[in-house]
Amino acid sequence: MFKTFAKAIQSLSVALLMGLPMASSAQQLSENASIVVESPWARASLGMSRPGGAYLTVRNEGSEPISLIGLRAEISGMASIHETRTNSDGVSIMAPADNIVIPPGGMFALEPGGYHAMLMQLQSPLVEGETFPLTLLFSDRTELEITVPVLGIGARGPEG
Ligand SMILES: [Cu+2]
Repeated sequence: MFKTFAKAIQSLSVALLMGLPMASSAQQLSENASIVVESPWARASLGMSRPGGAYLTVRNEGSEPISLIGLRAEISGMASIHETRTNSDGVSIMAPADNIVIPPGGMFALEPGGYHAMLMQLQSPLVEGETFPLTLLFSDRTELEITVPVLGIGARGPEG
């Protein structure tokens, strides 16, 4: 079951929805935009008292730069993109990331030790073997909902 999840690749391609009213949960892809999300996964959480973390890769296959501006997830009361950095004392700190611009043909990875989807105020635990929906918000009002499989608490990625 794990392997099936691990190999799952979510791919969402171009759609042109011009002139339609904005619906909050709909996919809204801009003209010429093509965003592909690959290998989403999350670590199982220790209950609900600590935040969860999720990881994935976004590729911009469109012809315009696109900015990843935020996240939304029902499972989290406060979902945002964080960056892990090492300060001058060699201590790892996390800070909210902003202005993530993905150039045409470029990619952006959320991965352990770097950028990550921080899922604060968990509304339910992240349970190994389950999945949850996560919506990525982009600067052109594209909203992309993906399904994130939850791997084990010690997982380092979809390949184990
Ligand atoms: Cu964080």
